[in-house]
Amino acid sequence: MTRVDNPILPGCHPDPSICRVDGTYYLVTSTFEYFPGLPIFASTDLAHWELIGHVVTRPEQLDYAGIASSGGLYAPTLRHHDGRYWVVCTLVDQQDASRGGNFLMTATNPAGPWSDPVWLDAAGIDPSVFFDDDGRVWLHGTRLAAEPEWHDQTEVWVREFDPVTMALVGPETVIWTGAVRGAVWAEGPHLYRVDGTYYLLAAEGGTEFHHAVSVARADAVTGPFVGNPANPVFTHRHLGREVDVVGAGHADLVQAPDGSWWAVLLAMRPYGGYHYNLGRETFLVPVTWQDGWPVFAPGVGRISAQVELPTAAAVALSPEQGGASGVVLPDDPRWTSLRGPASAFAEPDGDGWRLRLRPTTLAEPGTPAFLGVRQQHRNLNLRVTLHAPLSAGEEAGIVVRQSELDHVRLFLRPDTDRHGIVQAVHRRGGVETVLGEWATAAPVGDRLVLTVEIRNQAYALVAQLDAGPKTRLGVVDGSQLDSVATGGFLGLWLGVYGTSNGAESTTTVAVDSVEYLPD
Ligand code: 6LW
Repeated sequence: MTRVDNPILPGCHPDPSICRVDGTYYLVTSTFEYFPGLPIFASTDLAHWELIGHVVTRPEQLDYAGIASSGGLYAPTLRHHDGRYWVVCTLVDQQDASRGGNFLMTATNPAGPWSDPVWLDAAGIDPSVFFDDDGRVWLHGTRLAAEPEWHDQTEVWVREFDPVTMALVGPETVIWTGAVRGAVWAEGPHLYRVDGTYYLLAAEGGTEFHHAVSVARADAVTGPFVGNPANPVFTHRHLGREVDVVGAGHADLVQAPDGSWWAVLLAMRPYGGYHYNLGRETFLVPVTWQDGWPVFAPGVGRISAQVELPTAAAVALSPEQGGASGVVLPDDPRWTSLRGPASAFAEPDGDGWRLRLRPTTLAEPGTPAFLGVRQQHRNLNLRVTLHAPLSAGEEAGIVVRQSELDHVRLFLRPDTDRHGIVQAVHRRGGVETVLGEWATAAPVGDRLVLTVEIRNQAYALVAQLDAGPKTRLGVVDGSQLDSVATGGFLGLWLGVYGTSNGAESTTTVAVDSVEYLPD
């Protein structure tokens, strides 16, 4: 027996979509404003996942400069058909609805490169694509209802897609508005055909505490779809808030080579109160079929911490689930920047980076000199060693990032004699509070070690000159940083950054190493 630990992808990996090609499963998740966008993971056993590439790797592919945090790339769907991989997805700008929209990209290798986008003439979010047995292709997605009966009522539409002209054709049909009357946000739809019957899987209830999975079936792809009387067929909302996993929903189905069925879905693990700093993570549950309906986690009815796979383990692609511990080397695929490639401001240098300061700050929806990784553990130290020969007005250091409005910075800046001052700042809802300051009395370019020591909801900010004594500049209550506290869709990122705060600059910071050290 192979045992799968849930979540299968810890840290911010929401809206999972999965497909299988021969003996390998591929999975994609949402990435919002981060770059590269839309990671592709591969697994041969559903247990061990390797990050093999990203869908959005070239700035010319998609422009998300200026799009505020929690906008950007939402809920992709990943499918394989006729030797080609397909991703359909939405680029969202919450401030400017004229920007972005639904698009598709294709690739012959899921690791990339992926094509430029084909923009789709369809409003709304969460597009999906279904390849029917008869060769016809159907796009579907969700959008706010044209004539809503209740607040945040959405409708799931389906329309044929011509894979030759790469355009939507024929009439559109609305097939679903949710299983429960009054349910908000029927979304994340996926169509399947199993034993001749069409199935629609859709989330509802909103991607928070009330999230749920519902299913409907029909004899034709355009319906009429009849809901399962057991709907919603999967949710954790009846378990209350004081439980290990909440918010289960947004599922996608896959069949294993042995005929067994599985669902990937998102959920959150709250701790230190009702806060989930790791964001919406990807989990796995077994599925069986009874009376022509899928049953999620049969006999259990909820996400288990561990799932037994019936098949013998194939060779695992990577034994490191959730990222390795230690120095995050420059070639580690977990590195992300914001809205554009890191090559614009960073180059690998040994175990670390040379970071060129940019005028852009972390408070702006641009591409600051920032490199970060997801917070994937409750307890860890992120330790950064740097030499930063900064000029007046410049800063460089580490950041715990939720968004432009909400983050914590521990950084070095020079005083008038170019001695280093370390400062800890919490930016909360766009308002900055200085938590602590330490005048090091050493030249600003001297070797400095900055650490955020994370223990549950306590984020301690610690600085140290070379091997000198540690100075603790403050402790932030992490429950002020998660999306429950701040809004938005994201878990936390931990990273290194530098900014000249609006001025032009030629300063380069030597980041000797970034260490991610879980307990
Ligand atoms: C996703 C949608 C959702 O597109 O959150 O509230 C969006 N609903 O399913 C971002 O993850």
